[in-house]
Amino acid sequence: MRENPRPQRTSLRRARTITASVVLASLALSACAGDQSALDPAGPFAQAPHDLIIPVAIIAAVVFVLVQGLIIFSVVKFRTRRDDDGSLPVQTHGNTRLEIVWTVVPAVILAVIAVPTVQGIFEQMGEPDGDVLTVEVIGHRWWFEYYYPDYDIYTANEMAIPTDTPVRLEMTAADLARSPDQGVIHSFWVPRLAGKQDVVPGQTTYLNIEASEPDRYLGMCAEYCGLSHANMRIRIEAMEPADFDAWVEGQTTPADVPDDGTLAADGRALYHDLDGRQACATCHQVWEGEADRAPQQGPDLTHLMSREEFAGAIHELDEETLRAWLEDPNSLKPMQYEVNGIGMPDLDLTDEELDALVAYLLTLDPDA
Ligand code: HEC
Ligand SMILES: [Cu+2]
Repeated sequence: MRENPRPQRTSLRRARTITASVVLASLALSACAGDQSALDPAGPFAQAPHDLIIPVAIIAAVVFVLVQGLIIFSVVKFRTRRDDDGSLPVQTHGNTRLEIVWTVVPAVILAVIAVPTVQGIFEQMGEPDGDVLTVEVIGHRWWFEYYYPDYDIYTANEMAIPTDTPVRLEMTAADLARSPDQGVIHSFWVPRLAGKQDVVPGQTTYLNIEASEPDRYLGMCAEYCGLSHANMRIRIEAMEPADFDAWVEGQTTPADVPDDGTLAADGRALYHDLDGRQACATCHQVWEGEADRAPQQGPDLTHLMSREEFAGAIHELDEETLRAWLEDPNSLKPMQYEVNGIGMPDLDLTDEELDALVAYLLTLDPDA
């Protein structure tokens, strides 16, 4: 009897296909876990979409298996056989009962899903019940600014919120009146706290978030907005209400003015006057308690050191990184201010200027 090499080769190929599929599937599914997973809700506004995703996914899976199963069944059962005599299979022209069934069943499924979907959308955007904290979100290229109208606090990249409190976000994107980085749409998405909502120039959009536990919740700008879109992170620090009150207390305290004759005092002077180059103060704000705080083109620096990360929350905020940022901002985050006027310019600072400016920035901490 002659040996047939085919079955062995086929099973080898099949094993390879299965291995490849498993690897690919686990890679794809691993994206569903971790810090930014809508499948791990941490508050009511994320729980609602989660509770919709699961049953809808199950219904979709059943429909998928049914339809694909029927296709595969038909392909196998009605394939051309070796002893085929070439005659056509029995031809069918229409089956009214079947057509009504496959129109009505999906229509009913969609109608049933539509009710909690529409309800959920309104819950994500509508005015929530109870004591609400309002935070205004302004999308810039390429960082998020947060303003707390109840407390007159401006901050960037990291948003502090109290736990178990609905937080209503009133969002818009920077316009020409404030900065040259106008005109693009961003999108705010922190998967563990809520659904996704666009941030549009010239319009206000709303999104409610709430965290049940103190933790750090991460998100990303979810609408392509140019060069450093991928460097535009969202960080939400949820804390116990008492800790949040302490945070508010710190943020509403004016920045300290460094003592005369110190290196930090030299830095403060440079911050306001850079000898012909564009001064930091033309784009940033360090609020020393004089007038009201006002939004600027760049992030508010009043309490810079109370934050852990900077530049779109992509870099750890420490002396070394801060110095590297002032020396050559583009090396830490591509912005190309010199080409398009967006982001932070390279100000050609000397070593002495860098020393003084960094010393000054390090004093901007309400807890120091
Ligand atoms: C032309 C406007 C402009 C000038 C002048 C300017 N900056 Fe900036 N700066 C920005 C912008 C815009 C950002 C935000 C960049 C980003 O994250 O995408 C920024 C970011 C920063 C940050 C990080 C803040 C954070 O929380 O992310 C620091 C610190 C900073 N600038 C310090 C300075 C200092 C010090 C000077 C003066 C030597 C200066 N800047 C001059 C526009 C400016
Ligand atoms: Cu963006």
